[in-house]
Amino acid sequence: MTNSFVFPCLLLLLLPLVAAQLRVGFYNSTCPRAELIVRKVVQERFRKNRTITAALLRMHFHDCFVRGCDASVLIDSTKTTPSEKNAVPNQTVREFNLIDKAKKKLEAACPGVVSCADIITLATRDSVALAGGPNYSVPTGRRDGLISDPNLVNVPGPTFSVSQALQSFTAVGLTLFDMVTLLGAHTVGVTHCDFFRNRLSNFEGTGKPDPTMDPALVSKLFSLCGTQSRPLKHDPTTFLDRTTPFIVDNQYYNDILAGRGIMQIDQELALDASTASFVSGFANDSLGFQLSFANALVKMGSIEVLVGKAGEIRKNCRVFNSKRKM
Ligand code: HEM
Ligand SMILES: *[C@@H]1O[C@H](CO)[C@@H](O)[C@H](O)[C@H]1NC(C)=O
Ligand SMILES: *[C@@H]1O[C@H](CO)[C@@H](O)[C@H](O)[C@H]1NC(C)=O
Ligand SMILES: *[C@@H]1O[C@H](CO)[C@@H](O)[C@H](O)[C@H]1NC(C)=O
Ligand SMILES: *[C@@H]1O[C@H](CO)[C@@H](O)[C@H](O)[C@H]1NC(C)=O
Ligand SMILES: CC(=O)N[C@H]1CO[C@H](CO)[C@@H](O)[C@@H]1O
Repeated sequence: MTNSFVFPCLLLLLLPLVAAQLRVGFYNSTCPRAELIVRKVVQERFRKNRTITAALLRMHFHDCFVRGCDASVLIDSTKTTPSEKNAVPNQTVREFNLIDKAKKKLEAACPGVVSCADIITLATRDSVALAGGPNYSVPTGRRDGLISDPNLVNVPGPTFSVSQALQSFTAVGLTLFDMVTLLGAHTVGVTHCDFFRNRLSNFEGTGKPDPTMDPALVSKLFSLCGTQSRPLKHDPTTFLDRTTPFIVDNQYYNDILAGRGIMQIDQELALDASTASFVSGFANDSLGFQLSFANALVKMGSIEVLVGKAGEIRKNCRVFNSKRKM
């Protein structure tokens, strides 16, 4: 075979791969106002309630870590078919209405063009920027998935060790550094007592609180949470970053360095030998955190995406377009 034959063949093979990728401005020609429409909806909602940044970051995380960023997290369960929303970790994912609102406006402007998975991605980006975080360009072109199964939800838990949590991240192609950076999302939002009450008294059967938590914080949280487990809905919450709870900044890393990590995984991050130096690096490098956070979110947003002709563009983010057998 000569080179002149091999070369065009390679090109033909590569072309579909190149075309079927996420790109910044994917909707430039098919829906030029797409990003603007999403931004407007997010701005409007943010003005009413700043907690949407936390809600969207967590939604994006839960979407991307379960079968990739395919909006599977948005599917409503039905009487006969449970969805990811039925899985225990889903129970406090929120702001589904915001996504619906953006979808409605996008369908009016350009029907059947913009995926729900891209709406989550763009809305997260916009809400992070509004909360003082980086305003980054994010590639789009994701398509929506056809499966949403509660049994597939296995996001890491709050009592995971650093090395256990790392396994979940490496399983989706993210590094230890990405994990430390992405946990910086805990610079906004809240957690229920249920997820850290074990640290406040008789920690691991010692009869004492977790010694790695600042004692002043232990007593504040103990009076908030008590010893009694309650249904999630009635369980109190506290801010994950009690210093600047609505701002996307590097304060989380300073909190955990001072023994003020709320959940065990947060605190471990500052203490584990494999992550401590990343934590102290971010703690006094605000710009470095912002840049790394933007990069890590773009990377998280690219986990196992459906592109090209895979999946579908959902008309309603809560239901698959057509009923299909699983
Ligand atoms: C080892 C990894 C992680 C663990 C174990 C973890 C665990 C948790 C838990 C248990 C909560 C409390 C939920 C509640 O009480 O309602 C929470 C909240 C939150 N998580 Fe994570 N998370 C992890 C990684 C991430 C990542 C990668 C992001 C995003 C990039 C993220 C963003 C958030 C946000 C923003 C909140 C606050 C949600 C709100 O206020 O509604 N987390 N996380
Ligand atoms: C869309 O437009 C932006 C801004 O002009 C440009 O940076 C980007 O590369 C374009 N993307 C595509 C896929 O055309
Ligand atoms: C914002 O939303 C949160 C979570 O749903 C809620 O607890 C809080 O009361 C809301 N704040 C305002 C000002 O509406
Ligand atoms: C982010 O950048 C876009 C376009 O570059 C701009 O329209 C938007 O207002 C910026 N957002 C914030 C919160 O600064
Ligand atoms: C971060 O801390 C180290 C050591 O404490 C110091 O040498 C360095 O100048 C600090 N960097 C910034 C950006 O503050
Ligand atoms: C938001 C949402 O749909 N949450 C669901 C999570 O799963 C439980 C069942 O485990 C449902 O009761 C919730 O409605």
